[in-house]
Amino acid sequence: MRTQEHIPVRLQDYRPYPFSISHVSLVFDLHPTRTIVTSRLIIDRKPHEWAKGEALQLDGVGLDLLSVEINGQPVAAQDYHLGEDGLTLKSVPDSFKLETKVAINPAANTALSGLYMSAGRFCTQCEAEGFRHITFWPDRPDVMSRFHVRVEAPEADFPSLLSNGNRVAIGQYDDGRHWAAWDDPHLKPSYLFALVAGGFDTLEDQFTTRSGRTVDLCIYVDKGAASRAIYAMDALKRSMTWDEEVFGREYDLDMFNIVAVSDFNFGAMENKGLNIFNSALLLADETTATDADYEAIEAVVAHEYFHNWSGNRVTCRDWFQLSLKEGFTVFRDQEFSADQRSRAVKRIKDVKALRARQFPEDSGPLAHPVRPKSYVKIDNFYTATIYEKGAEIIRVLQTLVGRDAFLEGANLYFDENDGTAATIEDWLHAMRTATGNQLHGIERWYDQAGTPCLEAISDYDAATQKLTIRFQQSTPDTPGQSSKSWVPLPISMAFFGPDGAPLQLRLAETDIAADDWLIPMASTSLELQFEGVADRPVVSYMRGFSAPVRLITNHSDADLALLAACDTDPFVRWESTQTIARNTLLSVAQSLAAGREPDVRQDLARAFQGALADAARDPAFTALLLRLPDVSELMQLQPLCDPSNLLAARAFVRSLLAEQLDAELSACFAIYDPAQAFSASAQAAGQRALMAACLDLLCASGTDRAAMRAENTFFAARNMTDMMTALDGLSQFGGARYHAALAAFKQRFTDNALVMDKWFRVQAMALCEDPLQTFKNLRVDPSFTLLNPNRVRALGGAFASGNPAAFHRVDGTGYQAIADLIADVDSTNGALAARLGTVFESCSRVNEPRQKLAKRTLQVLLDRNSLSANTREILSKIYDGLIA
Ligand code: 0A1
Ligand code: ZN
Repeated sequence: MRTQEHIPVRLQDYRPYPFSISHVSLVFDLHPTRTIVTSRLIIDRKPHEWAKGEALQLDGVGLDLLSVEINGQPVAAQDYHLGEDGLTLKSVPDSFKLETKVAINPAANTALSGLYMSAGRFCTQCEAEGFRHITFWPDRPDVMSRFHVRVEAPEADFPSLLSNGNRVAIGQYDDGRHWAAWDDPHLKPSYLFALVAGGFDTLEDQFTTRSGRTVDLCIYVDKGAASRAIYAMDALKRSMTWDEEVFGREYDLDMFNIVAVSDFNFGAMENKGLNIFNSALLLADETTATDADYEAIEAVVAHEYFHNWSGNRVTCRDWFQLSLKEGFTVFRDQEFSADQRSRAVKRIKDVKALRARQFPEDSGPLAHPVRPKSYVKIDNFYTATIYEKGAEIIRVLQTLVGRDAFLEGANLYFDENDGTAATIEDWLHAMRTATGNQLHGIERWYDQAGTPCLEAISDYDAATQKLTIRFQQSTPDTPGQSSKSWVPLPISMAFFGPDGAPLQLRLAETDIAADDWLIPMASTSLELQFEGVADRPVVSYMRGFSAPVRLITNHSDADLALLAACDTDPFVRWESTQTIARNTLLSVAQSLAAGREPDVRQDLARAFQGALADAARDPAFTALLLRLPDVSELMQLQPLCDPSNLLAARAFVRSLLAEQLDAELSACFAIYDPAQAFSASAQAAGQRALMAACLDLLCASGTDRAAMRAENTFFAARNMTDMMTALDGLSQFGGARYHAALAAFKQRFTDNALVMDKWFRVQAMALCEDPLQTFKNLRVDPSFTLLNPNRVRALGGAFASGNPAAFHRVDGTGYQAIADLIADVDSTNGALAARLGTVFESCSRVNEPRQKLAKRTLQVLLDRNSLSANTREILSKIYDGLIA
């Protein structure tokens, strides 16, 4: 069965819920294998005609129903229907109290959705539809209620009992059990419910809001790990200040708690007042976390905190509006990080991530609009499109209306929709009202899948001294969508003279002259003409990546080199260097495929030389410049490609650069002092990133001297960033040095699961030796487990997306290995397996023999009746897009 057998949920079928539930009181009598949940609801039928006579339908999956009562009276069996996915009470009064009692088994919950056990503790994950695994409830985001929760458990094993809101009472029983009562004064949907019970160490602090209220902050972590939460606590306080200063939004409870858990399907979750984090995105110190980890922790702590307004105070009416909270919140965390660190470096990293994850998604079999029209499993829609493209749309909007007007619009949105479940229309309405800008066509950004392509062709006529630029935009067809219309594109531009100096240009037949231009393109094509242009200018387009498009220009190699060297916008300097690199790599790949000796142009080496000469100015930026596009990015540029050919081209160019730039790279590498005291600052991280970029390229020479440098760096490393840099370097060589370092690493960190994930990841992505065999060896390593999502991603995800030539082996054995892993994971955790399954999406870009092998492999998986709905939805879409 390849096509979907599950009925999709459609946006057009949205109907409001016929009842309101003003209060819910939950009592949890916790036991690992038999937890009793008692729920008391105060229910009123809505006073609308359409609500009359409606049955009460509550979601509930895998619940052992013990009793149902209405107004204190048991409901007779014939008066309710208990189905696989819920409870229906056909005729209920207009106002009543409903009590249900159910038993659940958290210890058996390996899907990690609902109430489950992680490292002997109870924890929950309710977004998107986890609450229905806990109790009977209309598990949809537009049913918002006031929650009162009482948690009871044996005190010795579960000393901390946490839920949302404020703790209002605690107490003890004689039998060693204790309880805590929590009240959340803010209306919330069920997906924001959370409960945690267990033994932790804590890190405590306080924050005073700008209106003078004191908030108790507490981070709950594994015993002995409190010092590793210091950075997260600092990031939290900075986030709280930032949201007050930039968006004018204050925190609204007396306490804010964060809990770190080791088994978690995603990164973190914004439950009201009780954020739950994957420990990988919370715990850090210099000996166990890399700079990338620190950066991610800062961003995710901020992201979850910012959801308190964009997501919690104003939530989503239905899951089709998911980007309303996610796109906006990603935008907010990107802006926060940009303000805390280097704005230019942050923008480049965000664009890199967008191109690596969202662009391929948007051009392949899984492409979907930022507001999808239907889904089978909502868990599959927590995608780069909803998150990252969603954030780009918010940025487009901000660029179109200007920063100040945008902030006014956001303010109005929060005020108008506070305490409600909103839609994207509500968001746009607030923006239009506050800014007076009609934002024509902006809805298309939400409704059309596919990355728009913007063609910009410039033509200089020396005789008339005129510069003409013709823009043309188009959005490609995607599965189920064709004939798309234009989207509003802010085009940010500047001009440079032959000497690299910025030029002021005048628009033809006007007296408008400027250095920097922002052209709001609201049509399929657009022509601009500038007059009185003395010399042929080089146009710098889409500065700061002013819209998420694929840009095609008629820049010559010399134009690109000029922009790479002289553009005043760091993004375009980086982008031009990348374009030179992409062109070089693709032409080398072509030569190698044709059996010709590649003829490599000098532009790239010169651009790198320029970057290295200027490295001291901004080491983090230089480090980004020195990284070549990876094979996955090149795969997007060459339809029906051979990944091993692209890998060979990349290796060829890297070794050439290592040879040509040996002196410069060695000098830059030598500046770094591995013994210097550690700082997590962006500046110090930039110096480490520069050293890493130099060592990475030096290792491409394959020389013994480079291998020794990597080895020395490994044993001299005083922090995890340098250690991983060295291990990455050694992984280019393989052999005794590499394995000795891996063994030393394992011995030192064997008890730290988060660090051992890095040990798995570096090997899964290593190009040396036989990567597939390495993968298979790690798969049976005693420390590999299918039950921990981080470990599964560190091996399976890292291999399939970080080692494309091995995954796409021409004999199909790479596909088989990942398919086997997916099948095993699927039996315990369908959402995780489905996410892993998305790696097959890249098969739509490889050549025909590979696609056929991938299709056959997927067919076998899809023929399994037991495959979860999550995995089936993803794999069947990919399957349908592959060549038979
Ligand atoms: N809302 C969270 C992400 C998240 C989504 C689903 C989850 O479980 C199925 C867990 C977390 C965020 O944006 O951080
Ligand atoms: Zn989020």
